[in-house]
Amino acid sequence: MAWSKDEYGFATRAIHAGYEFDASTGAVMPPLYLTTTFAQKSPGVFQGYDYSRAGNPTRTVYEQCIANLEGAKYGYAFSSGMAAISTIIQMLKSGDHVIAGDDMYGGTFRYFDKVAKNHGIEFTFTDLTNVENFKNSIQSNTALVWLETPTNPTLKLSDIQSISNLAKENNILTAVDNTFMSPYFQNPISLGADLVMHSATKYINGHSDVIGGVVVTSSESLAEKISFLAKSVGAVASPFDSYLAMRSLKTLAVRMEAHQSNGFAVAKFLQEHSKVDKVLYPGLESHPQHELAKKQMKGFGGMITFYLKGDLNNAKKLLESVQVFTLAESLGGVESLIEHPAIMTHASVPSERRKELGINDQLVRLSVGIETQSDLLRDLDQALSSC
Ligand code: P1T
Repeated sequence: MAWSKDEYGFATRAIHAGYEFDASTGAVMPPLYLTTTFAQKSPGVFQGYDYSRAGNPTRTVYEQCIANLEGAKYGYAFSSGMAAISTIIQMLKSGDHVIAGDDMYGGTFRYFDKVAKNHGIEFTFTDLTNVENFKNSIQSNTALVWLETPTNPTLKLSDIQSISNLAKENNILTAVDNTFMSPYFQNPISLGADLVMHSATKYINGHSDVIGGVVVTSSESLAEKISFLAKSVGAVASPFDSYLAMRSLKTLAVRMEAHQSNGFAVAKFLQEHSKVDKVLYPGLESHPQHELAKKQMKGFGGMITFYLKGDLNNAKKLLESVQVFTLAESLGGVESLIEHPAIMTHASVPSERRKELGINDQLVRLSVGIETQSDLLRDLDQALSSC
């Protein structure tokens, strides 16, 4: 007997949610609708779509699938993670106050500090590993708390449930950047968050060939605001990017398992290595918030940050000596990447601030891909022996 699709497991939903088959042709895979506009029977009378900035059938399938995977009711796809973030901030008005963590992707900090502030949004950046810091930062005009957990690049965690509860009591919205965990390993809506965003460029697309972002929510009124802004500001995902990201979602479960299995092996290998000072990976017992990681995440992912012994020269030698890992910004693709946050992804964070956060010359970030595990370990071993 047929049963409810709500009972499907993650991998089944990743493959089937948002689409059955094309009613007119029976196509098992969703068509790529490369059209900007849709015919109308009479002015204002159309079959759900009028113009692709407002909505496109290929984008709709992707949006419904990602909302389903996050356990949310509504999903919206944008042309980048930054477009998704800026759309959330555009819900606020001049004079509103945002509390954000002190560590986050450098581009997000740059947008908050150099763009949103110029539009009258106030920010307090504080260490949100401690709920008390959130409590103490609340002002009468606080409208939003921005959590990136785990943070990029130092992999600090925030307690999503405790902060969301406290935020609700104070009429503050909670938004979570869930990029590092993907919907497979963490679902902030189920922990009380109002809005979840991803840089879909990372694990969601997973093949380093699409720049994209998504926002999901279960609140009808927030969905209306995001949808209105998406249409009015226009930074929406193209049909082709939506098609590629949706195609990638079908393998999210198997990819994330492989990222995690390789990530764990690499983290343990680095932890034992004589040239490595300290490894940050939420799956290690040595991670200061390992217990919280086990509580609010279903796994630990493939992102690892570590401190190398020595100085910038040693770090440069390591970064120049890898052969399977590629020295490049970004993360979450099937291929392994290595980068130097202080010079690369977090160069837009002021140097004083980087120092406070521990983003120094010895800090190296890995996005562990899904290549053969022994090749990754061998590559790091040979590169570490040359630095
Ligand atoms: O690059 P874009 O799709 O616009 O997403 C921005 C973004 C948002 N949030 C997090 C946690 C991110 O890591 C990013 C992008 N990060 C990188 C490019 C990087 O190498 O860290």
